[in-house]
Amino acid sequence: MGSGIGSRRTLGSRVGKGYGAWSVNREGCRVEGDKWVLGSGMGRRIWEAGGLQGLGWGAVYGVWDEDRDRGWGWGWGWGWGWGAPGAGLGPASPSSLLPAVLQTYIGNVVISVNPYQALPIYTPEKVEEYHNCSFFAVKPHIYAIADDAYRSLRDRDRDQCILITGESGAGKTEASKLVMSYVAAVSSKGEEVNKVKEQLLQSNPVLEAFGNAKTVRNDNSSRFGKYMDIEFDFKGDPLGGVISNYLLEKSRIVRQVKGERNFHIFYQLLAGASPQLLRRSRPTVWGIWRWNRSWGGIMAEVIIGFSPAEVTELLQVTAVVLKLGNVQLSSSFQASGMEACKLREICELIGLDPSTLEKALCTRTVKARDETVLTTLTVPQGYYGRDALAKNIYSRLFDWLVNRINASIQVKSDERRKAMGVLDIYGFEIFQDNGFEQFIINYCNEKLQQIFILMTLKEEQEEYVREGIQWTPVEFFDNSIICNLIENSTSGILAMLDEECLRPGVVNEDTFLTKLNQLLANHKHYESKETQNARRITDSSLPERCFRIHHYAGKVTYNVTGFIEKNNDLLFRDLSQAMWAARHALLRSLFPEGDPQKVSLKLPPTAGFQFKSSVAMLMKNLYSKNPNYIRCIKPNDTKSAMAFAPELVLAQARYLGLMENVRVRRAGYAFRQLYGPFLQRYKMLSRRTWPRWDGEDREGAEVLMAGLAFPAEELAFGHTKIFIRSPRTLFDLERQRQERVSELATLIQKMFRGWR
Ligand code: AOV
Ligand code: MG
Repeated sequence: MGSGIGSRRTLGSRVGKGYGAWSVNREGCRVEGDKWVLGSGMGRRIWEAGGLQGLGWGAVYGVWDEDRDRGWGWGWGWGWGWGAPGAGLGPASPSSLLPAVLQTYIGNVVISVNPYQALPIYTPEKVEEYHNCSFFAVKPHIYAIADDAYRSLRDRDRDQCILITGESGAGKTEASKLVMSYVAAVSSKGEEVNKVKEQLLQSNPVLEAFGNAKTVRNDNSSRFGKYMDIEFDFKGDPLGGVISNYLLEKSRIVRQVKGERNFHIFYQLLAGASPQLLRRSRPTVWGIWRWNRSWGGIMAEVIIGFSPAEVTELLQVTAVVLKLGNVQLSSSFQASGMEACKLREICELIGLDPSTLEKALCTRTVKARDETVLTTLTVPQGYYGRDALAKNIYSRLFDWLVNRINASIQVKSDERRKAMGVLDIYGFEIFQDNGFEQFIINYCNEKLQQIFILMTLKEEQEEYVREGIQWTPVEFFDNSIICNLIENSTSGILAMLDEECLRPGVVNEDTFLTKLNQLLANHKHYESKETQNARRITDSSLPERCFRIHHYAGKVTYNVTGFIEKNNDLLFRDLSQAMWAARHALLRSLFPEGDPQKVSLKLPPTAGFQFKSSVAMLMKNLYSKNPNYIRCIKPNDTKSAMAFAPELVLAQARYLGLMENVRVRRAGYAFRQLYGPFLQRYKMLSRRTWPRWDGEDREGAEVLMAGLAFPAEELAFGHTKIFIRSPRTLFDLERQRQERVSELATLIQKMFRGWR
């Protein structure tokens, strides 16, 4: 799309009929000398022309020639039009999307559209371009926010976190890797530091191999949540890191919907593992029939510091999961026993007597008072146990892997550290069938949206009011009502699920659903067949055994089947005891509760409870840091480059709260600081405040700024803080300070020379 420039106040651009347009005012521009204005910014405009309407977003760069009162600029944007008579709703011109538009800002929030193609914008030259540049002086880029966060951490000693959000396939994981590689590239390069960086970066492919899988939304979808604190010393050199992982979607091990795959590692294993490991294993049951990725494990092995023995053990346990899928239970299995040779293969790998495993898979020991009763399982019970075992081995192995990587990357010294947290979780998901996993994933996304709302919309506006700054409130949707619906400790869905799981007697999902329907009958964001009937809504799209939540990002219908089982996440004790009995050190260590000496009658916390607690801890951690946002947008549902689905993008822009974000940003102030530190930093710019100001800090700041002749609308003086509207003013202030610092330095040098 084209570009141009408007009036002095507006660096703007406009494109042909109906395709959308954008405009940018001078906010965000930098004055170069007396003459030139170099600007960048983004904006949104809805306009009408020739019977067509358009909506566009864009970013523009321009230079302004003050003498001629004229300027020129260029920019990118995307937009679409509608309303042509009889044309219906649709993209006016999908081809109007150019790759360069794919990153833009709202204030300092980066909006990043997944290009679905490799663009030459992540090169070492680009890293150089963004390194130590002013955020608004360079084109919008993920590197710019990474640079800003890194410098803020290094120079201002503030712990940072980078929150990357967006729906499944929007580009979060890729963005998180770009942030990490940028920080690695710009921090210093000693031998020790380089080793740390390599280790941090190399943890990605290993974790992706075990924790990512192909879904219908994303070929490399993260099936676990990941938060990584990168730790730095006072100079800003990386020392190491800590990774926290959140609930792996382990049900994928035993079941995938059509068009999806199991975790990557299984295909990599089949493609690259030794014949001894795979011997006779032709897995079919869990859908592993295609493999096309190579296992980059050798590299990981060397760098992350795994010993060859550890890698072998890791792959052996993975192979056990694979082989368990081959164990078939027929209706005659009780009589004839399990498929002996398949069991033997597994047992050879883990050093266990096949009869022990067979017994654990076919029978169950029930202790009642002093009596022990051995019952034979039915075939469905046998499969249930087998699947639970496979899922448990894999998810515990994944936890082990994260811990093992942490042991490699953890900081060994006691020195004081600064941290930059990078959060990359599974994005919001709406599938044809949504179960417990989607419920948990979407809950997590709901919490992250809440942080965004709190920090950028709510707190920002509250601060203006608190500081006594004139402010017209911007309305926004506060999703705490949905978070509460899920997590409230007495009436939340998770609490009710726990209650149902712990209730003695016959529990099943129907009683759970009935209870939800009773308690949430009047909740605005909850719907089910029952509540619809009560509200006299006829809607055939909501099937039986389902409830629907109106999430911030859309309505999702959850089928309750499996909720109780997945939340309970129980493994028959006979199976954990069998695993503990194996000679395989790693496998055995995954089942400490299998030690007969340590039999505990206490039920372990439910999966939902654990997730809720770990999310609460994560939120606390994030709130304690300075947040930086990357909001990822998915341009289409077909994973294609150069395809742009306007409705899809508009829906994301809406539910992510970007419109409100723009509004708050436009009316608000880009920078604020307490009077004390502000005066301290800039007092050298006025003879009246330099070298000392004896009065109140606030008065000092007013006197200082009055002498600098910034336009009145650029500044606001709150009760405790000064507010500066545009980054341009701040840059200007900073530039003047730099000049003054050099002047003073020269002066001091002269004085010294005079003395000598
Ligand atoms: P996600 O992390 O947001 O989804 P990914 O980061 O895995 O999404 O991105 C999905 C795919 O889009 C990647 O595998 C790439 O093919 C492509 N992609 C994303 N970002 C870029 C980029 N900057 N440049 C080029 N291609 C890109 V999920 O984990 O499913 O919520 O759960
Ligand atoms: Mg991901």
